[in-house]
Amino acid sequence: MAFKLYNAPQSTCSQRVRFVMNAKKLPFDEVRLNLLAGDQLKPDYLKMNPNGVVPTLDHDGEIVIDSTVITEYLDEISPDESFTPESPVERARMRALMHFIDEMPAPAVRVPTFNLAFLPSFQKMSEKEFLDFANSKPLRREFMLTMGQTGFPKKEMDAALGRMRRTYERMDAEIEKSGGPWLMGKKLTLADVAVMPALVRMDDLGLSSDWQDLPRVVTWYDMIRAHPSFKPTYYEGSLLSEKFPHLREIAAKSA
Ligand SMILES: N[C@@H](CCC(=O)N[C@@H](CS)C(=O)NCC(=O)O)C(=O)O
Repeated sequence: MAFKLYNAPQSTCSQRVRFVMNAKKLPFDEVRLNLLAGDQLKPDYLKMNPNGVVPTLDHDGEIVIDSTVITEYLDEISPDESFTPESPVERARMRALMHFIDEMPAPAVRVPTFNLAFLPSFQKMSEKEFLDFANSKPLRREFMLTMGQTGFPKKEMDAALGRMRRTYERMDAEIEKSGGPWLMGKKLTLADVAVMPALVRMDDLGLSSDWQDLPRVVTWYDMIRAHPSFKPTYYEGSLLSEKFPHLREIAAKSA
């Protein structure tokens, strides 16, 4: 089996897939896209992924897109080290959690990310360049236009942080219900992998204080970072603070 993963080092969605591939010991070639330069919007890439986002998996010429779908696909084709529960009802619960994660923290984390990390690059563009770039995005056009070149207002930032806080509380409740230490109990599942990059990102932005009063979540975070697949997933250059060292300071002030 030959895998080629089109992704970006700092992309949270890509990090989910890299974690699963590392954990399942599936060797893959990595094609790294520069998202600020618009590699994801080039015609050849759009043929594979019409959403114009990463990641995209090429498995022996078959294209699979969307990180949650890709992680489930990988678990199906390579079931040895499975991250999916056996019983249908538990599988359904895992998928429901993954839907929650894709609806809540995954979009919420983009607001502080774009405001704090990427906005300066967009501010260097002329108004026309920015509008052309925003309008060329199939999935994120409205998001970009709402942010504009002045950034999301404080109200939006506060709402995003509120959604992150509700995510930590939900995680805490799930861990308590399942008996932990993972969201669904004793075994790490794709739901844990799905939410991992959002917490890593918030930590990278200096915002990890928001879950320190939830000891179950603190333990969960320590454990996932200690997992053998964590380091190869977060290779050098995978954190935004490595590219933008001023980030932690700014984020702490705006919190
Ligand atoms: N639901 C998609 C979302 C993918 C997504 O939003 N990817 C981001 C990086 S994490 C991206 O490629 N952004 C490029 C852009 O906004 O132009 C998935 O999980 O694969």
